[in-house]
Amino acid sequence: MSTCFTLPQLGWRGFFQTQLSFEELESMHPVRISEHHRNQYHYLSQDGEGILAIHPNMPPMTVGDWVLLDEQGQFNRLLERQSYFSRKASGSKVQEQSIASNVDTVFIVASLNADFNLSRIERYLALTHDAQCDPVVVLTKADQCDDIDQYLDPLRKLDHHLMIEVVNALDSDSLKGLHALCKSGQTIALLGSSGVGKSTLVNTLRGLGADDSAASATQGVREDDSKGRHTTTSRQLHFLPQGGLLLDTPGMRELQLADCEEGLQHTFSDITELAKGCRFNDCTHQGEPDCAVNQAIDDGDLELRRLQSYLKLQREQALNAATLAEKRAGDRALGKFYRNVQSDMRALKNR
Ligand SMILES: Nc1nc2c(ncn2[C@@H]2O[C@H](COP(=O)(O)OP(=O)(O)OP(=O)(O)O)[C@@H](O)[C@H]2O)c(=O)[nH]1
Ligand SMILES: [Mg+2]
Ligand SMILES: [Zn+2]
Repeated sequence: MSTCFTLPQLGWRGFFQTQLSFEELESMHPVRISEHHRNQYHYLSQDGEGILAIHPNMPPMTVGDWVLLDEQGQFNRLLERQSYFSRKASGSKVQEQSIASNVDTVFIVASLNADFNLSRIERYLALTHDAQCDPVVVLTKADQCDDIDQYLDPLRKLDHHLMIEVVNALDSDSLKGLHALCKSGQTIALLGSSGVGKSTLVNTLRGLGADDSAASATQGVREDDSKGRHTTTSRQLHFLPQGGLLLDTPGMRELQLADCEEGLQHTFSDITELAKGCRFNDCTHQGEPDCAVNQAIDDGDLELRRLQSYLKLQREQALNAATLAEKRAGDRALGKFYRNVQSDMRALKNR
């Protein structure tokens, strides 16, 4: 027997409700995708958990999506998303890969050790801002760190308004601040490299120990290492009994930005603000005369590392955005070609 949920507990709100017609309100059941497998989706609904077989006529869907099922439990349609995360898929081909949808808050998880990397956090911040979600930086393994300030000080300097939580992911007492952020109906996605403790956080927030049968696998208890270095291999939406939904994701080494201009402007607002003082409108801040950004570096008001990180992400996103636009145009042309061929075939058949 699976637990029943109320729709608001699952994140249902006016934004989705208003997409339904009167007829649909009467006859359709909204369900929320919680897992994506090769041949099926798992979902959470008012009646508990369920499974939806994937059909070729369904649009590509992702964890967090709201879907309408008809009275027979058949797929009817995908509802418009309130927020959407994608990344450039790994490898050389530029292709978007969806990560999650309808997320309110992102826990950007990083560990307080040699893996800590400010530029990587900036990358996640750009992605989070672009999806119009609220970021919280969660620093794990505080119990194994002697000098937390060494990491905290530069992080605070990035953005004074940034929410930061320092935790031991194995200790539920240290997660009180995070618990308070997991409000009923709120969806929180955890992003961060492999091994930083995302699944450990999910387990502890769910009140489960690593050896609990319902717990997600974590690196410490992984038995078979042959499948690669990522412990979590698929995305999963977990319902928290005390409120909120947590979306665990596999660590992403190759998180590349695509189409993320707004997120970058937001994340590096200090630089875009300074750039208004440059002599040239299209200043690239790489040695032009009267460059306010370079001046700020000379004056010690801006870190060279931060400018370099900004320029790198900007190049990357511009390149990927251009290739994606080309690819989408190509896909559209191909789609049109197929439709034309199909209608020609029908015309032939009906002669
Ligand atoms: N001491 C300590 N160990 C931690 C902490 N957080 C995570 N760990 C350990 O770090 C290891 C990796 O944690 P996971 O939760 O599997 O990491 P993950 O981010 O889910 O990794 P992927 O699923 O591969 O993306 C496990 O052995 C955890 O027990 C922490 O705050 N303190
Ligand atoms: Mg994991
Ligand atoms: Zn400049």
